[in-house]
Amino acid sequence: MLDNSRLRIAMQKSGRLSDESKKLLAQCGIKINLQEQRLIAFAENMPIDILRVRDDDIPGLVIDGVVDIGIVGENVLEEEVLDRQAEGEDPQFIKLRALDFGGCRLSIAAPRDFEYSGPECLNDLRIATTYPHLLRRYLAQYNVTFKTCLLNGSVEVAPRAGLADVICDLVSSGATLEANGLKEIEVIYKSKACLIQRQGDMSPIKQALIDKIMTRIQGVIQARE
Ligand code: PRT
Ligand code: ZN
Repeated sequence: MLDNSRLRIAMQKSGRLSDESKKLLAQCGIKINLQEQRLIAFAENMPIDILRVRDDDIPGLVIDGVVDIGIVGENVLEEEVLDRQAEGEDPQFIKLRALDFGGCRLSIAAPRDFEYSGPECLNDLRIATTYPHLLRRYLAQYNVTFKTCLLNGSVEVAPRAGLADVICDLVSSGATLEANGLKEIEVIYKSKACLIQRQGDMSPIKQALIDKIMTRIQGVIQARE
């Protein structure tokens, strides 16, 4: 049986957000012994369970109420929301706050010799991306339609491999685009990590824990500024 009395927090198991997420929880005073292979870790000093999963699963786990809180990139969250809305769902969650790590931008990038004069030049092109909904929402503002090439990795090699004309992918330093002969032509979404909570009632114990965590995060982030 699942123990519903403990606050359940989902974070990325391994990847760009996992170290910072772990550090933030530790700085909130939550003592966790993360064993590399374990899906779930139990806090030693508070009634909290930490669920360690793929970042893509976190928005759904919160929206579906499987976990109480999640730490995830706004890009992944927003794409999941748009995906569920496209399926006719009305996904609900509470955004507790933005965090001060995981910053990146979702950008359209094209081969270096591509002559770019505005979003209209992208009409009817094939675009490789992991974020079709964010891309569609952005280009719809310009009445631009496009063909998709859905990839969950190696998006940056798609033009060279002849799979797509341009790409839409996350960028932080720009080194990956540069190394693949691509140039950034349009920033479509700016993202950082954020903390989200499921909709619905919380027991007084869980609510008190969430309040405590929020106060501590505020202090931690203020001290880093
Ligand atoms: O295994 P799992 O599914 O959990 O992880 P993942 O491989 O899907 O995600 P991961 O760990 O790469 O990224 C997790 C989150 O970190 C993303 O959803 C973003 O919110 C955030 N983030 C911040 C980034 C980057 N910066 C980033 N630079 N995510 C990915 N990148 C990649 C980008 O896709 C490209 O391949 O880094 C490359 C570009 O980096 P630069 O520095 O060369 O521009
Ligand atoms: Zn992922």
